[in-house]
Amino acid sequence: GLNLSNIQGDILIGMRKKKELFFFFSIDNPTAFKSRLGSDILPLITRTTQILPNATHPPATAVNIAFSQRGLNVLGIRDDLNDTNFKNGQMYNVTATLGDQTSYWEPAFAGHHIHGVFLVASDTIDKVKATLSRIQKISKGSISEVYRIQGHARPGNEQGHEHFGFLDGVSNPAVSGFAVAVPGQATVDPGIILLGESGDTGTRPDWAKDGSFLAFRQLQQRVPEFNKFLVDNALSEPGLNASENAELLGARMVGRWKSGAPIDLTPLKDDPVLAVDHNRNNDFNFTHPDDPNFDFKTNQSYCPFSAHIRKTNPRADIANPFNQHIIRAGIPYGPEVTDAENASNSSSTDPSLERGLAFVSYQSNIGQGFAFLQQVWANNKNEYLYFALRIGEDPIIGVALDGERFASGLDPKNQTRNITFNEDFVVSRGGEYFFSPSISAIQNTLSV
Ligand code: N7H
Repeated sequence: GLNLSNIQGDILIGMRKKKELFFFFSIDNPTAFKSRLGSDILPLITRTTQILPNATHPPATAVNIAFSQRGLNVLGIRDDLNDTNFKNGQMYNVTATLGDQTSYWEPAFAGHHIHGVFLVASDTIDKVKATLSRIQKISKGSISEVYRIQGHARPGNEQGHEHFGFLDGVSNPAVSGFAVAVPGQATVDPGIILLGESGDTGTRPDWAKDGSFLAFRQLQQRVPEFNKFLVDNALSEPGLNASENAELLGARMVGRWKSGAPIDLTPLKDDPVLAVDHNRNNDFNFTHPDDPNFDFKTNQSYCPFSAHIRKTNPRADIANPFNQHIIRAGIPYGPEVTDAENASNSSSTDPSLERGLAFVSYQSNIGQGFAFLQQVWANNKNEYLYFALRIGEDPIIGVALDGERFASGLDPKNQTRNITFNEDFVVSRGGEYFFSPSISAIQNTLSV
């Protein structure tokens, strides 16, 4: 089995708190930082065992740490972790690959000063702040803040939902040896997520074992624009009123209803009971094997090929097992939509009202994980899985590198109709690639 007390807590199950701070820092005095990392910081780092559901004393505030390639360089680490994306940093060639406009990047990510990030998670902001002050006091003079993002769950019934209103965190792969898959959930070798474990094909230094690459993205969500788009382009399914037809369009863009219910199982109306039933809400694979008249390669009446969850996890669309899997552990940031924004005919222009997703994914190979999903699947009009079909970009996260963004399959009555998006609903404000090391790597390699 896996050595769960050696693996940082966020990787396999997520820190699952209502508030999570991402504190990006640079290392000013490597020698001083190393000694504090190995002595007083190390005991604050939360291991997987401490936040398992049966943990006896789960910490009130969980802390994880991860380093960029620049950070490892500053610490004097010469070993090559063998991941090109990590080595180059996220900024490298990002317009050609992920489609980002770097002029819109948060300057902190565009600079060269981020060496690491602390993830500090708790149920209140006060507890997060208290732990951050403790970290700052311990590491005084050795690191300095470059940037921070305070993530927080949305209020009330929206808790667990991202800013467009959809339940998040429904589908992640089960890591074999750690979790047993529920029906429909993919099982992956531990090495797809953790370096040095079985299934990891990279050549790694021994100390990298049980670490994982953390892809961080600050993804702004233009919520008023998204809502307006759904209303303006509402579908025309008989028996549904205008607002239900707007909801239907949103559900088909995502592949799930806001409740979390998959449209592959309930295509025309929401099913809130199914939505939260873990034994059913992943039990689909787009192919409908029990319906002999259904051809999943052409028929999009259940789920469009372009839907966000089908683009990013094609399930049985791919005949052979594949390794493009990530574990997601992000959290929303920014305020709720204000009445004024709702009234002002929909434009996200006030920077103080920026909201979005502090996106986090873990994988052992960024080029097969996050970057593959974004670049090869989400941003690709000519999805190679469907051969000649030009299905358009992912309606949620896809970027049109040629400027012409659309998706087909969204209208169940006219599945070849392209619906054009004149704007992006998710806009990258930048990010960085990090390595989240094992506890023993922190103790024996990074702090000495
Ligand atoms: Fe996505 N959304 O609200 O539309 N995502 N995502 N994502 N996403 C998922 O299954 C969303 C982003 C994946 O196994 C759900 O937890 C938003 C990036 C993958 O069935 C919803 C943003 C990437 C899955 C959203 C965003 C991915 C997934 C359904 C940005 C990778 C699992 C709930 C602001 C490059 C697919 C769930 C599966 C699910 C949304 C970003 C990937 C609702 C708003 C950048 C692999």
